[in-house]
Amino acid sequence: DPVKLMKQEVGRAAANLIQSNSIVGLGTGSTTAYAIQFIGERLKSGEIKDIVGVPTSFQAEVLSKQYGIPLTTLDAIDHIDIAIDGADEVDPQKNLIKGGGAAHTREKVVDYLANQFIVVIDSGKLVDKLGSVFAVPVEVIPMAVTPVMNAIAKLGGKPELRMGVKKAGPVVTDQGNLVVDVKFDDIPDPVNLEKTLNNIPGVLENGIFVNCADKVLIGEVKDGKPVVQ
Ligand code: DER
Repeated sequence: DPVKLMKQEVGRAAANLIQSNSIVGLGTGSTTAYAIQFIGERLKSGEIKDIVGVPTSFQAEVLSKQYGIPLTTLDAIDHIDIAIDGADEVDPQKNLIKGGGAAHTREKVVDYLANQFIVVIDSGKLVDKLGSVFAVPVEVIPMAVTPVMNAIAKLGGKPELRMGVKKAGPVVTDQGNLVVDVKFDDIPDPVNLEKTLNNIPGVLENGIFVNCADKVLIGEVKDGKPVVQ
C-alpha cells in the first residue's frame, strides 16, 4: 500500500532526527505512529539512548509503551527539545489545521513548547489556503456545545458535532470534552480566527496552529517508491 509506505518513510525520517539525551514531544495520528515505532526501534538497537517522551494523547501513550519509549510529564521537565506530530492541512506559510484525531488540545501545548516542531505528512495534506479541504476541529466543554455552535455559525462557520465511529454518540476527547468540526468557506486570517474561536466561552482549543511548525517532512510516492522531502 503506497500510502502506508509513504507514512512509514516520513515517520522514519522524523525518527532519524532524534538525538540521544532528548526530550521528545510525541504526536498523535497514523503518520506519527510510525515515528514513535522507529524511535522505539532506534532505542532498542542502542543507536540512540536516554530519550524521554511527552505524549499528546492516550494513543501516543499506548504506542510509547508498546515500543518502549519512557514517558514523562510537563511537571517533570523544563523544556522539550523536539516534537514530532502530524497535520490535516499545511499551507505555504506552514500554518496547520490539526485535530483530525481529536487530540489537538494536548498537541498544541506540546508542539508550541517544543524548541523544534517537526510536522510529518503525506503530500495530500498540502493546501494553498487553510480550510480549503479540512474543517477546523474545536474542542468544547459539553455544557456549552449549543451556544458555541450558534456563535460559530454567526462567524460564518458551518459547525457539526463529531460523532464516534466505534463509539455510539459523539466523540469524547482525552479531556472528556466534545469536538465540533467547523467548515469555513475561506480563512483569510488564520491568526485572527484562532484567537476568535478560542475566545468563545466554552471553547477549550481549536485546531488552527499558526507560527508553530519549524520543519515539514513530506512523504510522497515517486515511481512507486516513497520519497521524503
Ligand atoms: O489529530 C491530529 O492533529 C493528527 O496529527 C492528525 O490529524 C494527523 O493524522 P494522520 O497522520 O493520521 O493523517
